[in-house]
Amino acid sequence: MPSFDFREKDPFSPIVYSYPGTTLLHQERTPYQEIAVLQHPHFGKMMALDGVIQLTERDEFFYHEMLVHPALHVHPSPRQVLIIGGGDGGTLREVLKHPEVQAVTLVEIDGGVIEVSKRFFPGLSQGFADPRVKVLLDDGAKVVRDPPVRYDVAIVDSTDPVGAAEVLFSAEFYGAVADALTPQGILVTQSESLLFHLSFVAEVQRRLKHHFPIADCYTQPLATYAGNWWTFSIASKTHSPRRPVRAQKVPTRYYSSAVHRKAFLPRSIYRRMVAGKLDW
Ligand code: SPD
Repeated sequence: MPSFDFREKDPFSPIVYSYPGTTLLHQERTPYQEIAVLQHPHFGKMMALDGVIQLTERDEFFYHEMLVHPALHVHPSPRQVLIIGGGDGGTLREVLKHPEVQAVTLVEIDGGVIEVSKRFFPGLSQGFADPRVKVLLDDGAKVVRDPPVRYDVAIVDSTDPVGAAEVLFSAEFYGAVADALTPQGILVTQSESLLFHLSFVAEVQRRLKHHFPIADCYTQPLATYAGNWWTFSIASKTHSPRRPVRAQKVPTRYYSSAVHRKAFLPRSIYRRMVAGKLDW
């Protein structure tokens, strides 16, 4: 198979990343987007949606563990979990590690992503066979407006905030999620790069603060997302996101209680960011 230099042009970032020695394993167009599965000598198999890398076999665990485990260790009893997006199954895999979780609803608009992941990424997609999981092929923003149950934890595993995913970062959406959560509920969302999208991250925090008593931000370096210093925005009705309340029992490659505590922005930086007083 001929190799080429895969160039990622992420419309939300001022940079082009290049992956030399890439081969194309699969490509299809769904009603929603173009899905590509690529093979790279360092990163292994990679999934791109509309030309933007969503995950690589090499480093996906950093993202999926850090998206899921802080929220699930802050909630004292996470039984009902909602995942919006996340059709590759990586987030689902991490959620299902928690024996307290009784049911997971995963709302993915593009069933093609789930099918491609089942075929090419068995290490991520095994959770779809778990009897606790219900998949809705639907629009997450619509489902949260009329939720079938109340959720303890909602996790937004979206693409960048352009096109169809933009609504998943809106104040209206966060309000609907807050209403769909139980009184101890927690929302966590991927929220882009602190280096490239500082004002956007600050705006996400301000929108969350409209609907939740507590909003906060933690970060994790990710080599394959443009901007690399990746943020996760977490909002909570009751519990401080900075303090895990349950001891870690789930197997992880990176996440731990110590990682959890150190991942949050120092409060002085956080306050300046939300006030729009950070300048970089
Ligand atoms: N710039 C790419 C950001 C991608 C975030 N979503 C990743 C989904 C992996 N489950």
